[in-house]
Formats: sequence, structure tokens, C-alpha cells
Amino acid sequence: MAKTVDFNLYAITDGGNDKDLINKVKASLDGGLRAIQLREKGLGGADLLTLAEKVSRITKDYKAKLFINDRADVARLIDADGLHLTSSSFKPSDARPLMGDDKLIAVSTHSLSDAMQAETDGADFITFGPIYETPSKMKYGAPLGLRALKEVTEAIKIPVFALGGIKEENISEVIDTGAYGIAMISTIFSSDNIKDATTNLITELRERIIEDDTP
Ligand code: 3NM
Repeated sequence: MAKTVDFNLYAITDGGNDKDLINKVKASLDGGLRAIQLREKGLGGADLLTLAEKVSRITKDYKAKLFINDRADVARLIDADGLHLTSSSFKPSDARPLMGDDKLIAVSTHSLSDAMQAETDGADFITFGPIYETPSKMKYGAPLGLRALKEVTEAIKIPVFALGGIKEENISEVIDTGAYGIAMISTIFSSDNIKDATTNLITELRERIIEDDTP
């Protein structure tokens, strides 16, 4: 699959051994999702590899992109489309020889300097957040807000995905900052109807992105 950031909605799993994870992933793909990050920090290598293999079979069926959080070894073993590095991981330029030039490498960033560094270090795209309060706000820090997001989108050329507390209602103001897309956990995976929630988000995003591009 060619190395393009050909999606604007990036769903992140946060399973905590969620037994329904596979069904949830399928439902989001049925709703039109094109890119997903497997972020199962509680799993050791063996369990993560088993889960990643299962998810990979599904994403390949749907021709959607699969990213693995932090574990370049697992990403390589399952031939994932990309690797998502955390702010405490090694640099994209260190991961590049492992992943190869045709794979995407993303980085989680939390400040303008993080974002600029990620671009310098060869990231293909970043997430930036948390923009709003998140359900687990203690873990991710205080909201950075839209002004900080706009500063980042203006400072770097690679795509910026806004993350943290993103919901259908705030897509419009997020895209207005110049963000390329949105990333989220709960608005998709905690929804009562994951398929419909995903479809609605994609529809809303498309409308906002088209509106934003119209002079
Ligand atoms: N990373 P929700 S915020 C996993 O700012 C994660 O890097 C963040 O969850 C960051 O979409 C976050 O449910 C949680 O708000 C996002």
C-alpha cells in the first residue's frame, strides 16, 4: 500500500483487555474507518502479537491502514502499515531503518517544540493533544486548546491530527485551525453504535474539510 496519509479520521484502541475489541474494530471499519492505531499498552509482546495478527487480517480485508503503538518489532512482524511512536519512544529517524521508507511513522506530540522536532526527525504525521479535556485527563495533562493547535498547524508541513476530547460537535472548530484530521478513542469506541458513530464522524469531517478548502 502506498505511503500516503489518505485518511482524516484516526481511531485509537485503548482496550485494557477489551474482550470486544475485535468486534469494535470491525464495527468501526464497517462505518468507513480507514486507519486505526492498536494501542494496547497493557499487553506483553506475545499477547500483543497475537492480537495484532488478528486485527491485521481484518484491516487488510477492509483495505484500511493499521498502525502499531510503539512496538516496531510487532509492526514489522505483522507487516503493519505504520508505527506510532510516543513522546518517550525513540525518534522516527531511528525507527525508519526498521520500518522501511514505504511505511508511515507517526509521533504523539504535546507541545509546539515536540511537533517541530517530530517533523525534523522524519515523522510522516503527528497527533497533537490533548486539545480538550479527556475522560482520563490526569494521564494526558491539561488541555492545550485550539490556539496551540493552530500554532502547530502553521509551523509544520506534515499532517496534524488533533487528539483528546474530540467529538462530532467540535470537529468544525478543530478543522478551522488547519488540522488535517482528528484522532480519537472514546467518541468511536465507547459509542453505543460504533458503526453509525464512525460514519457520522467521517461525513462531518468531509463537509468541514471541503468547506475549509473553499475560498
Ligand atoms: N493521547 P479521547 S489524549 C491516548 O494528548 C491519548 O497525546 C493523548 O482519548 C495525547 O479521544 C489521549 O477519548 C486520549 O479523548 C484520547
